Amino acid sequence: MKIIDKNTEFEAYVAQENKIEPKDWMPEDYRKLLIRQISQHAHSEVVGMLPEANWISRAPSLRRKMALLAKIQDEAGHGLYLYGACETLGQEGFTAHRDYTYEQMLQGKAKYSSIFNYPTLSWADIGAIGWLVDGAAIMNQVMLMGNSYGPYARAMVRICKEESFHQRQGYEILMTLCRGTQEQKEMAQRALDRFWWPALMMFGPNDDASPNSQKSMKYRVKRESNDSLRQRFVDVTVPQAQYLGLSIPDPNLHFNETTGHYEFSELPWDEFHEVLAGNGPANKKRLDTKINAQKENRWVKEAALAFAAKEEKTT
Ligand code: FAQ
Repeated sequence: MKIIDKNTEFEAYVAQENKIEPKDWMPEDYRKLLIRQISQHAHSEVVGMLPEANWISRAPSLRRKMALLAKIQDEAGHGLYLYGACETLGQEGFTAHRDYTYEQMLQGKAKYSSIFNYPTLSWADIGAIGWLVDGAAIMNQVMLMGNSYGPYARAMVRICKEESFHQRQGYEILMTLCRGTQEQKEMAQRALDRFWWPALMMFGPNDDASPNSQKSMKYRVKRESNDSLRQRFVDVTVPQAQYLGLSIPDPNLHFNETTGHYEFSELPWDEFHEVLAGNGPANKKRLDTKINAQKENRWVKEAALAFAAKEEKTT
């Protein structure tokens, strides 16, 4: 008789592109990997609201302000879908409740994307975030629509639809600036200079330095490697920069006719590790803002909970 263990069966099941649902059996390390990644992803969405919120009151027109507000609200919604997807994994002795995972982030024990530890110094940075940061996020999240965990994959479908509007609004901001005065175009160039390398770092370390990739690929959570997504992002983004008339801040960037890809410099990995260690330009500010918001807005949560409890009693 052929004996197949549960783990092997599970791997074969996901390899056939089946989705795992919350009540299905799953290996412990699969559950752990998902809680780590989905909660980090959710934290990125909600911390990611802060750099853009910095410009709501200074948006240059009512139209821009409305688009920016809508985009930032979308990010809050993405955080909620993701915290919801993460909570479905809170079984079998695993804690995945949003209060718990959020607290882990506030205590600096759980990561969020490195990109949100950079400040937004000009209005052009808001364009650069939409174009580059949402652009990189989409590149990664289109892949994640095909991940093996049903609730995460479904959240991704909805998120990706909204992210493409975000990317376009950012590119349009930069297009307007690049067609404007010399000063505006220079402001756009400086934003690209600031955000180019941090955007490339969003895809994570190189494949040979990525400790989670192998397992993630085996379990069909990651469907493409960090380096292959980063390469695709560079390949689609360089022509977009050329269309804007902006230059990518990389003297080694060139198109390789043989491979059909752009080649680029090694990323500034020391900077990446410093940001992950909490020493980026805005790490402290981001966490302080979220910690203070918890304190200052506690009464809202308490009032909502008291109201919900009262409603429950009367129904
Ligand atoms: N920042 O072994 P790997 C957005 C960590 S959403 C911080 O390669 P993995 C929308 C990684 O966690 C952006 N940490 O890890 C938006 C791991 O640490 P750990 C967020 C990073 O998981 C736009 C360690 O390094 N998107 O932008 C980063 O296989 C505008 C080793 O790395 C997602 O979260 C980084 N950049 O691959 C919102 C997508 N890279 O946990 C507002 C889902 C790596 O072992 C405004 N996540 N690390 O201690 C993923 O696809 C993956 O988690 C990766 C990393 C690709 C980010």
